[in-house]
Amino acid sequence: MSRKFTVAAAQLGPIARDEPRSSAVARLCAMMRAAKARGASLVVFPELALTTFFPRWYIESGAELDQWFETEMPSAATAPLFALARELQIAFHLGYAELTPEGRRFNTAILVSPGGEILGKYRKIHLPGHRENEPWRPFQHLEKRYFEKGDLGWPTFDMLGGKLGMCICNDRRWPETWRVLGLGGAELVCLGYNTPIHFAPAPEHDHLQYFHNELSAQAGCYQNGTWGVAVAKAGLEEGSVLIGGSLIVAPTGEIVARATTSGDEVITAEVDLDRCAEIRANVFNFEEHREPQDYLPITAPKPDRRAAE
Ligand code: CDT
Repeated sequence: MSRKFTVAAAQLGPIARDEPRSSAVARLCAMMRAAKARGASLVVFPELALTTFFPRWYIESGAELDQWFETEMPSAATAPLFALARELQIAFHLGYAELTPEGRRFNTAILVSPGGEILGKYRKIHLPGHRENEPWRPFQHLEKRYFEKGDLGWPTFDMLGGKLGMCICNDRRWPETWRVLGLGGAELVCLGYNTPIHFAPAPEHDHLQYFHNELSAQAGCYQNGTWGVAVAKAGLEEGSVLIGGSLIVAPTGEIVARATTSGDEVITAEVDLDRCAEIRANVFNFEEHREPQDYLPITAPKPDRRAAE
């Protein structure tokens, strides 16, 4: 059975602070239609795709914070996206801020079937940034304040004739993310990102943001023999420039499609999940060549910093 299909990366341009969910969802729907018109079976949307990237602002708590979170999925605001997926028979990946009934907050992504059913959920594990207001920065990066570390690991899901996995933004920089997904048999990894071009603690690296994005996605795909679809929210958003450069990467690590703008843009590529074996049966044949007994320090608990002080 052929395991070939077209995948679309639907990059978003900036979302304004006062842009309502209805507007963001309409933009996502327009890109879903464009993806379908180009033959896509799956369209991948970015991290926190329904709102502006609110962790750039310090917010104490309460309604001002809650406004950025979804308490249900689908909701009245996102229902049109699920309905359109059903109408077009196209699967999708969506990132959003999740507030659970227990009051827990996660940076979350879901995989939705062409029938509009949520088949998979992932909650971001590597939360970058800081917890307290740091006024010396031109803008904040308060993911550590607003989200709990994800509690679902990196599962893979049977979909589109293969195994699909997810990670979110900062996760892509960590080889452990990709290896756990690879060990789960991931053949296509969906990932969304909001990456400011300016990194206040090390501004000398600002010019490397696009390079590090590609480096991370290409290495992760190659070293685990998986396809990758890395999708940005891009452009000048509320005074902060977010990188674009959305990518589709083959299991060989080659980039097969790349966005060229900083706005709403759909790129597509044909993926053949059977091509994962080109890598997995050879140089990264885990059964034959992986040596986990020599990797123990990777999973050893971190030393307790407070005990050492
Ligand atoms: N959203 C996200 O994880 N962004 C980070 C920014 C750099 S760390 C402050 C990233 O890794 O791209």
